[in-house]
Amino acid sequence: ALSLSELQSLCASDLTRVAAFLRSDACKSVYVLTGAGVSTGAGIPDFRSAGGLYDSIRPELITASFIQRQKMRFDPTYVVERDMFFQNPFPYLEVRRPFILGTHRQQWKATISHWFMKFLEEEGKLKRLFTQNIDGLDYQTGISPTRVTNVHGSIARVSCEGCGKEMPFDDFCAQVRTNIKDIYKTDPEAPEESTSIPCPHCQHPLVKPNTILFGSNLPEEFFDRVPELHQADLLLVAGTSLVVSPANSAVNEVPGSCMRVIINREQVGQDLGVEYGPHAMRDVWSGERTFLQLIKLMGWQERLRRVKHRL
Ligand code: CNA
Ligand code: ZN
Repeated sequence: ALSLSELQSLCASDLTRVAAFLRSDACKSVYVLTGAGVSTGAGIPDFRSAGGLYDSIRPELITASFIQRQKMRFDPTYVVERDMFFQNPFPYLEVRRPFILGTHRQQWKATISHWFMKFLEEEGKLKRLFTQNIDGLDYQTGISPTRVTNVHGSIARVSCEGCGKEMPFDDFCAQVRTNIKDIYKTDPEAPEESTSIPCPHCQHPLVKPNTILFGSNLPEEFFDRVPELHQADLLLVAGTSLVVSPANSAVNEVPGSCMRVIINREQVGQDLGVEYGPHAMRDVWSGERTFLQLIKLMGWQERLRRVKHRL
């Protein structure tokens, strides 16, 4: 087996190959699948990295009674689980509080990764961006919204689980700020509460951002768009652990001739058939600084300079 540094230097030369292919006429259709890792540079924690949401929030403190009722072993993903939310929306709202309010103030800025997608679109190469992210940073670059599929919904739109009516995001945030107290931060031993935000139209207690919780169906659009992947010449997979299904199935929807470039801190997707190392035929792994390196290799530095003030 190769050491990590050997692998990295091997992949650095691969990146030149990727850029050459990207520039060539043989590469017409580029598809991208992104995850939380493309937004960590903006200051938004992902789920599964050290220091990520699952690591730092200790959600067991606020999901304890759910776990007892279900006689389940603790799993941090309960905070984003549908059954949990319907029994008690507080853990979701509490854990998501900084996220919701951060989205509201737009304190986060699109990263180089997001801009790379925009540049790909300007080149006419980008066919579709499948984003698992719910932070909306993809749109800050002015990328055409019709080219983006929000696989797991968006946190910036809020609607009622009862009547379906939308609630203005500003109103929702005002309620989160006042009703969803940051009890976890102030008192880690604080008892679990049941707090929700009621709908102004029908008083149904469950108003929720339009994010897809575990146990809910993905938007129809995802399933409608997945067959497009059969035309991919190049698939970029960036900042995702590839453990959430069915989003991760995208890597196996591309044809066998399609080059797959996995851009991540760590190697992911082996269980889905992604192959790394010298004998891998079409898969390339590349680490954190890939987008900057690719921008240089593509000669897009001037483009980056133009938007630098927005980074
Ligand atoms: P994840 O499971 O947390 O995986 C993130 C992956 O990104 C990990 O493999 C990390 O090693 C990698 N990573 C982290 N930082 C970097 C970096 N700077 N450069 C390269 N790689 C990095 O997240 P997934 O997206 O795979 O999981 C899917 C969930 C997480 C989706 O449903 C999202 O909605 C949800 N999520 C979204 C956000 C967001 O919108 N920004 C934040 C946290 C979680
Ligand atoms: Zn309602």
